[in-house]
Amino acid sequence: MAGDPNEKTIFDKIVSGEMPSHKVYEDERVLAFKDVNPKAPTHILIIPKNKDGLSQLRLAQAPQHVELLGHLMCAIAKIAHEQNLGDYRIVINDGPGAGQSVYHLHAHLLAGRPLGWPPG
Ligand code: DGP
Repeated sequence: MAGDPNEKTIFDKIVSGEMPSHKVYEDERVLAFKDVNPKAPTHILIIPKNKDGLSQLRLAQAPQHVELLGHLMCAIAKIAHEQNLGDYRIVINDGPGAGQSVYHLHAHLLAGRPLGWPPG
């Protein structure tokens, strides 16, 4: 684990509006916006607005996290449907060895090109 799980990140600033973002979906619990460094024609990040200590997925061990992550996954399904994405991939990088660079739990939603398997 890297640092304090409640430490503020750039994504908190996006949630508060201090940092601009291209929002594609928002509800009471999650926010989705375009990745600044897209790895596919569609590359959207979906984050909990209040990360509640969830800097990374491995810390999802409390009952409220079950509900939050269920909500987040259903929001992804809704976004994919609304945006008519067809086939898509969800990625959650957990830890530096997996490529995580922002310690505010987030899912990557990738679509718009063939997505090879296994990923790198
Ligand atoms: P990860 O490597 O899994 O922690 O993904 C972090 C992603 O966040 C990465 O694909 C780039 C993106 N990102 C970093 N800073 C910003 C930002 O300020 N705005 C937006 N829209 N995306 C960002």
